[in-house]
Amino acid sequence: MLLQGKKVVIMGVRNKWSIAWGATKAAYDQGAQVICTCSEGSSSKVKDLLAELPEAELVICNDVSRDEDIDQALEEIKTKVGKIDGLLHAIAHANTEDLRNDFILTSREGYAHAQDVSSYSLVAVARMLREKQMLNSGASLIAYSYFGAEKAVQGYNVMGVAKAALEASIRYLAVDLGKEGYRINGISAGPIKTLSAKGIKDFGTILDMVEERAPLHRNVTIEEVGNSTALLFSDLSSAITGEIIHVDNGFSIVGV
Ligand code: 1JT
Repeated sequence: MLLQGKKVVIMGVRNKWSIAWGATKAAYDQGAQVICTCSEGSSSKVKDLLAELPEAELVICNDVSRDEDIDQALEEIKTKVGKIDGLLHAIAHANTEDLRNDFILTSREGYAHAQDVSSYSLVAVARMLREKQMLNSGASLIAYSYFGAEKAVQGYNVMGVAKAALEASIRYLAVDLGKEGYRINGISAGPIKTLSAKGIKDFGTILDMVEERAPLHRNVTIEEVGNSTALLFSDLSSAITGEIIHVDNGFSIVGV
């Protein structure tokens, strides 16, 4: 078991389809003690899910665009389990209209909102973990991204810009956290039919395109993304930091 004796925090579980839930199960299966955070609205659902995993903890972190909410959640985690060995950031949000309309129509408010929730929140969480001295030596932070950060993917729009900022933030955070021996990496996951993806126009077409073009000719599962997350949490990846690993069945390496 890769994560025996480690404590990891998973931010962003909503339901059993969540990518963060795949990470929770994988970390648990590898022997980690898992602490999940979710918003107030999904807490009863997540509570039921966590009932399957003895010793797992649930902490509410309602709104990552508020420093007070992050602060409160981290304090609760510190009280419950003390220092941690890893944290996964699996949180993103954009206004629906900004994913439906052309990117050029994105409002100042919509742009700032996507950045705040999906990108800046990682910087805030990393800083507060350090300030509160909550990280054990060799700790590993991870955030989820998507191919739309690198190339213009129709419909991903303002989220692509937010994920590009997230991926750049991972590199700059890697430099800062590296001074203390901590690591931070991103996983660029292939598209997955989660609740967040449900409202996306033509999402089925995107999944079909992956099956057709990706070298492995299938879509990724939350179990596969979870297993790669467990690898990045583990000491088997001790020399990997500031990296964005594609867990996408090879989709992103194909040209024409
Ligand atoms: C959000 C949503 C972040 C959907 C996301 C996401 N990261 C990946 N997806 C799936 C996706 C979405 C689109 C897409 C391809 C993949 C929805 C709520 C806000 C946060 O377009 C090609 C639009």
